[in-house]
Amino acid sequence: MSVRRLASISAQLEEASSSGDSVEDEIELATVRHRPEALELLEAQSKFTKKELQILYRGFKNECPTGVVNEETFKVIYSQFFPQGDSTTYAHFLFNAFDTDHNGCVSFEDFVMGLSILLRGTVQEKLNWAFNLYDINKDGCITKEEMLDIMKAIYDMMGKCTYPVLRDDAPKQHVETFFQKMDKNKDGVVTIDEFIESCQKDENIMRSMQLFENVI
Ligand SMILES: [Ca+2]
Ligand SMILES: [Ca+2]
Ligand SMILES: [Ca+2]
Repeated sequence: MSVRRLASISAQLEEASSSGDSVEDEIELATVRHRPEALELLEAQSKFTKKELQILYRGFKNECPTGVVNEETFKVIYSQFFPQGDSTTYAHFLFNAFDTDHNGCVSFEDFVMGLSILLRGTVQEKLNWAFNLYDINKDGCITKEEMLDIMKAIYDMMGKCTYPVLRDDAPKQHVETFFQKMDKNKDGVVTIDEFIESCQKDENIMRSMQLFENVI
């Protein structure tokens, strides 16, 4: 999911919300009608309207007709957005962040809940989501190693085109700076509270998070 991609999803949603019902929408409505409970639940849980959910559903079914995405498919889809680098590792981490119930596939529900946060969530919700992405083993805190793994994956994905003069130790230096600022009590791990506090207080970290936001 690139920013361009998110922006296009966002634009499609706005366009669809402002236009009237079309024949196509009616057909789509019939398609999702077979599981109205799931749709109503999603409408309540996410920040999307029923109509927006129908449009998202159409897009999701287009890309993955089976209705669920496994990790391999996710990697293939994702690599199309970053042809200049190797996005495999980052796609793996991202997949785990989207697959919130950890059953090995990203369902439409997983996809919608992730998008809801990324497109319409509060800063707090987005930071929570980011923390969960960085916390690779999901034990509730981020180690320096986890942060380095994510950072390396991001640099791999961006490839040489984006950073023509990138030094090999750039990810490591990036992490050292982040970690020193975030690990307030110097116990070697960053907790959710430390993460959110430092991100909200420090403009530099927030700006660096842009790097992160640009690759979702
Ligand atoms: Ca799942
Ligand atoms: Ca962890
Ligand atoms: Ca700490």
